[in-house]
Amino acid sequence: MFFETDTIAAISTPPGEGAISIVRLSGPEAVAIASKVFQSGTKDLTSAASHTIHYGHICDPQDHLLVDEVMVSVMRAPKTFTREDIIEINCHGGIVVTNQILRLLLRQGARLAEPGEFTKRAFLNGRIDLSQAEAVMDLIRAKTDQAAEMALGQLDGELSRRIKKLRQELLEALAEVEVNIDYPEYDDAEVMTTHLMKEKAKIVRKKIEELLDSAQQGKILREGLTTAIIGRPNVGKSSLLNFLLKEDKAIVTSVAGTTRDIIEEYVNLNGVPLKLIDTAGIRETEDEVEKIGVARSRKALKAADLILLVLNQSEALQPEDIELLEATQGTKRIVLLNKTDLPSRMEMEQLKQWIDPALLLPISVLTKNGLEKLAKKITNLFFAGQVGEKDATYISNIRHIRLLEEAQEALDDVMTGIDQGMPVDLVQIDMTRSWELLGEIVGESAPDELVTQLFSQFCLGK
Ligand SMILES: Nc1nc2c(ncn2[C@@H]2O[C@H](COP(=O)(O)OP(=O)(O)OP(=O)(O)O)[C@@H](O)[C@H]2O)c(=O)[nH]1
Ligand SMILES: [Mg+2]
Repeated sequence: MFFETDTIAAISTPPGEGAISIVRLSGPEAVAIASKVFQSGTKDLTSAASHTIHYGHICDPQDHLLVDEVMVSVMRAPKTFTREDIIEINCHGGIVVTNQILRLLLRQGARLAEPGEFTKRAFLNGRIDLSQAEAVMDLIRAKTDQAAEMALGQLDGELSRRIKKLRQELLEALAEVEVNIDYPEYDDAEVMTTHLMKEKAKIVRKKIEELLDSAQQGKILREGLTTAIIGRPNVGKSSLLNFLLKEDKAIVTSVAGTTRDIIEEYVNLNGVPLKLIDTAGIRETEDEVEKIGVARSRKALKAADLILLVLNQSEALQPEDIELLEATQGTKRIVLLNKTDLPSRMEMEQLKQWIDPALLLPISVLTKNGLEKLAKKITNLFFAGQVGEKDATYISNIRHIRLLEEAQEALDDVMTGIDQGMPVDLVQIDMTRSWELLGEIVGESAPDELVTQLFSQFCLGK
């Protein structure tokens, strides 16, 4: 079923210089429009077979000036990304030429695509569902291998299949209610129906819970674990950042108070993506600039998923260290005892008042000692030791998480309703709501505004 009648065009490659750029057309007039600007000795695009590629030139039909030498792919409906006719013009990368080609196409009757409109058409024409469309966006934005893999799984329809199964379970219970309403003469029908509904609600609720449990992991793998390196000045925070990044990103000096501003970088530590934040050493200071830096450090400390608290074990524990040990109480943290290449002056017994020894890691950034254990400590904290269990990472999207939580609450209402002896048709309302909420994830009961809003977040030409 085609919802759109116009033909859209956009540049599908990122702006800037590249070896090639792709200008894409989708819609019923795609082939006709492209053929007006395409010239080749023998070929006519309108009679070209589907999924073929053709060499030729783009030429302005008005002044017959050559614009570029190109390869044009012809893909006819319905076996295309949008299920419409698609033309892809591979031209020589470059802003001017690519824009000229786009302008020519628009002059021949194409309309400039809105952001995400190609993917939106794929959705509206039933080729992918909403969660798959979102996966396209996630795939584009993926910053780590795991994130890309997860998005790919979702694009493949894995999440959709799971959600649809859950909806089917609920539907079966709902169908039973209908039977009950149609044949009220069977006395025990209502009892049986509520029993069945409660069982189904329980089963589906449990499965939703499993999906939600994986959400936290999913979020981390997708977005990276926001990791703040915190400590008083000169303990080696920036040195640690540089070591993990394998480059001299942050300035390191023996002057306390070297780092003034937050530095953020992504790094993949044995499969765990970290968004590392190096901060200014926390201390009382009169320096105007440093003050602002310290305030930012405290803010980063609050916002982080993980805190790497760095202490200098070649000095006795300082009041600032103790303050930070207290401030990070109850957060996910690892305390790094740095500079183990120097003699130790830190009282371990005293330190153990503040922190579980399992979370302590003696290191030397200078000699690189002990750092190989850091990744393991992090995975222990967040993944019970295991990273990237493929099966556990389907949910990562905030919208999905919210809907799953709401669906879960509706099922709770079903169960309490039954326990309180509510009439079955009232319980049915809650179960139907849960079924609808799950449907929103895959777009089966998604309101139009949602669809519009979601696709508007895409980049142009996608
Ligand atoms: N001996 C020794 N020195 C180290 C080690 N790690 C860092 N240093 C030194 O400690 C000094 C401070 O290092 P930085 O990384 O700048 O410390 P910082 O915590 O970022 O300091 P601020 O930015 O001022 O808060 C530098 O002279 C480093 O070379 C280590 O493991 N052993
Ligand atoms: Mg620093």
